[in-house]
Amino acid sequence: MEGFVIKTTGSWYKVLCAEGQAYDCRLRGSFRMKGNKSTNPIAVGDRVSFIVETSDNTGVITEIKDRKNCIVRRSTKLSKQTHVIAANIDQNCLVVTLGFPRTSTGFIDRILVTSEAYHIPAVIIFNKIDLYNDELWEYHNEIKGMYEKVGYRCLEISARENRNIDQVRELVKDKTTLFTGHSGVGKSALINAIDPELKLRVGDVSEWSMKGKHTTTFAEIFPFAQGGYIIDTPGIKEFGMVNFSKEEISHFFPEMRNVLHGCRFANCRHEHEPGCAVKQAVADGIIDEVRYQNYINILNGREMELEDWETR
Ligand SMILES: Nc1nc2c(ncn2[C@@H]2O[C@H](COP(=O)(O)OP(=O)(O)O)[C@@H](O)[C@H]2O)c(=O)[nH]1
Ligand SMILES: [Mg+2]
Ligand SMILES: [Zn+2]
Repeated sequence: MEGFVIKTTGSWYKVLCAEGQAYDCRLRGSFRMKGNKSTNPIAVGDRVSFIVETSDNTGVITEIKDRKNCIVRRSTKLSKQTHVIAANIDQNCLVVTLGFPRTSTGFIDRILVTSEAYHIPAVIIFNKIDLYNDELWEYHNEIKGMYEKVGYRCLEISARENRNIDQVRELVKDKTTLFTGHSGVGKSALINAIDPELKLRVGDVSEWSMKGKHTTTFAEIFPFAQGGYIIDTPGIKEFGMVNFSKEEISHFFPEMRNVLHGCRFANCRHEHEPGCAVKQAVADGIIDEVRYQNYINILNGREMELEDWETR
């Protein structure tokens, strides 16, 4: 049988077949992926072959198909091990809130850089616009303008008040969409608003504001009634970016990618080097200072702390 993994819980994998049937599967004992540094050999979205055990109707996974793509983060801050969030995805919807809690641009840029690195188109969804006052609208327009200028599509929504949810429905239709963003921004609430049949658990404030609590949670895939699949990622309390090489990071900033061929040195890191086209573009106002500063922080491996989410 063949199908794709819609949920993982420790050693069990729920596999959905084209006929609409789901099977609880395990990985064959001898199965090991060579040279795999990730903590999870199989992620949601993976396509697999499996054999059904007639005794209890559970399955044994015998093969994992090659992935079209996958998106990976570090499993913990100091670890070299990685965690595959999901595989075979068409787009990443990054849900952010500028009101409460405030998603920092540092956090946004880490997720955007990761999306760029894995060639997964990203859309930024600003949720909770119902909480905005004039001051927040002003801040919102500034941040949104910054990302639109770089080329990212931005949506402004309220999951609670059902504002502009039709735009999100249109966006996810017939695609496999990953929803990312830190806890409390309303990912589950948004998915429920898109498809009320799904009835995902919406967290209360105390749950996501519990700082530092380590929870190992996995993404889960939901078929969208109007076509396509939606992937909810719970529990991203921090986003440990995998360590990309310093030379490639600027290539994951589209506006830097556009100018960096003009740098004097081919291996320019756009930090202290003379004749740097990126720094010139920042000085000329072509590249936003905020984006550049976030680039420098990523370049120097500065970790985001939870507190930084609301201050940067
Ligand atoms: N005011 C407001 N609150 C929202 C909105 N969307 C979600 N919330 C609230 O934000 C909290 C976290 O929502 P949840 O969907 O669990 O966030 P998740 O951790 O990203 O899945 C809950 O208390 C929701 O009721 C919104 O558009 N406006
Ligand atoms: Mg959630
Ligand atoms: Zn440069």
